[in-house]
Amino acid sequence: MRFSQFALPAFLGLPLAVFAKPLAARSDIETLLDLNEQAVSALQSDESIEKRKPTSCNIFNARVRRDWKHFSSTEKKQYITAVKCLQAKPSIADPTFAPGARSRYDDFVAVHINQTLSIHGTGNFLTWHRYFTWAYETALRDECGYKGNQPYWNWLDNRNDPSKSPLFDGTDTSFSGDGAFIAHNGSVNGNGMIFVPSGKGGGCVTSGPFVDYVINLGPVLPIQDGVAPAADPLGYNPHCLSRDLSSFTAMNWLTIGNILNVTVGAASGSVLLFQNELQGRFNDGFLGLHTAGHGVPGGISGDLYGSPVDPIFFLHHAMIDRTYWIWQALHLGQANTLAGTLTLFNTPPSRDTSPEDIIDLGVNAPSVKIGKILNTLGGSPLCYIYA
Ligand SMILES: *[C@@H]1O[C@H](CO)[C@@H](O)[C@H](O)[C@H]1NC(C)=O
Ligand SMILES: *[C@@H]1O[C@H](CO)[C@@H](O)[C@H](O)[C@H]1NC(C)=O
Ligand SMILES: *[C@@H]1O[C@H](CO)[C@@H](O)[C@H](O)[C@H]1NC(C)=O
Ligand SMILES: [Cu+2]
Repeated sequence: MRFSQFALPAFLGLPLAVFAKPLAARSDIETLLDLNEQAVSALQSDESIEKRKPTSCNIFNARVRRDWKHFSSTEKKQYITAVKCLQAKPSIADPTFAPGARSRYDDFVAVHINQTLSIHGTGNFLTWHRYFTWAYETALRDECGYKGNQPYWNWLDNRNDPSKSPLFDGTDTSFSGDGAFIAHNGSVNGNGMIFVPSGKGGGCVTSGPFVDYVINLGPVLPIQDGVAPAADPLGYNPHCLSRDLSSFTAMNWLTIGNILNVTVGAASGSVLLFQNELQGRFNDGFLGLHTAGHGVPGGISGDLYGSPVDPIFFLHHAMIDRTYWIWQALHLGQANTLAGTLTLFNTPPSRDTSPEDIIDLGVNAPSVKIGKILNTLGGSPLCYIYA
């Protein structure tokens, strides 16, 4: 029924102008922007931030991560140029660690593949991926001359046709588009539990900046029918960037309802509820925002281990991190809490994650305690917010 979708924005105190907007999608996007503004307000009135010295990180001097669609063409090209620079620089990792790694970009992929079973469904999931994305953004800046900030992918855009999105439209300001069509029987996502029908792709991307990009590592756990895993997860296995854009996945799970549930709804009551709902309830046939975001590009992006091979990974994880940042700002009393253990879905059983535990990204960044990554305004090393 039509009224229900407006009930919530009214409850959240959105300006009346929202109601004049003709498109439901527009209203969803404004609802999310309003959540973002509430997060900023909450941080502005956070006493602990006010008491900080003016020179240290605060909400007024922090870097601001923005929506990709609001980047100018020049800004988009600067970001893409830096990504391609990282893909062209030689790997600096010990070759015995990841024999297949050839580039600095691969060094990031290799660390994610290596640690997959201890960074998903774990107590460090949110902070590990927050630091990983920050380290990548920092490498783009320090090693490839990028001057801007990490962009994010607004999940609510172009859900019914991701190939129209500024991320996937195949132009030179996108991350390349859909793959070439290859007849196949869909993908099985959600740890082998959720069937996703084929889109219009399945093969290598056909245009845009990453058309000639050679992926060196993985796949480890491909989800697409007919795609075989590499013999050695960290061995040299050159292949193309494949995609099978999935509007089915976006329409079902990248919804404002799911974002509201984890940030202000039933799943926002604790970090445990938040991270579980975000990562999906596969037994219930519910992919969740995190897994769905990897499933929308499809193809090689659906690989839990090797997903960072697709540069869209970092825009998706910036959006995951934005959602976490909103949750934290709206639950300041719980913002520093952790839930979960050291192993994927606690298999094999392990102890609880502690803020003293280390996030080790190998050659990609200095090791850091989880406790240092809980606050994006903590200043050492993080100092950013979202807009
Ligand atoms: C990850 O890399 C370390 C260092 O080479 C190695 O000891 C460990 O076995 C690797 N873990 C996995 C799951 O590949
Ligand atoms: C396609 O895959 C689904 C899920 O694995 C399966 O139920 C179905 O039978 C398959 N169809 C064909 C034609 O192989
Ligand atoms: C919200 O999250 C809770 C907790 O995981 C879940 O039980 C509920 O079904 C979700 N609600 C919606 C509308 O998705
Ligand atoms: Cu991951």
